[in-house]
Amino acid sequence: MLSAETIEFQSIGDSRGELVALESGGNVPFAIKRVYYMTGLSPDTPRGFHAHRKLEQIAVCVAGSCRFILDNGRSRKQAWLRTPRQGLYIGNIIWREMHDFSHDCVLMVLASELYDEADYIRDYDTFRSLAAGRMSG
Ligand code: T46
Repeated sequence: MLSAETIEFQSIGDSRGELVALESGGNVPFAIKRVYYMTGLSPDTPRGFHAHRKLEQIAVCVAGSCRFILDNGRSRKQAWLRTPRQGLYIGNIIWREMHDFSHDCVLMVLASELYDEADYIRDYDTFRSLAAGRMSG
């Protein structure tokens, strides 16, 4: 799995609605240890601005939409999440920012590890050094 990429989920739809199943070892490439979700988000209040040392995650907008900025220390790209049929895989040592939340956005995140503040890299220069070391090694 690349360090950040969009994953298309199969949706099982019928006259009752849509159903998407997420399974460790199936469409989720890690064992899920934690799930969290964000609500009450606002378009002009971005979140994130950090990377993780070890954590892998998949973010899904189960309702609404938002825009991610993903930075591997060498280049930045953006990814919109607009449908619950798509997830955004984010590996470790990727700087992420979340912007432009729609008012109805519910952002759910599947995580490979339990919450650990020591895993966060919240300083951009520290992140750049770690990312540069990884690329040269
Ligand atoms: C990430 C992006 C996509 C907890 O106590 N447990 C948890 O599982 C999480 C995720 C957070 N927290 C606490 C830590 C902070 O005091 O909740 C507060 C808000 O967390 P933070 O400012 O890190 O939230 P975001 O939206 O900037 O980042 C979150 C995740 O923390 C992060 O891992 O990749 O969403």
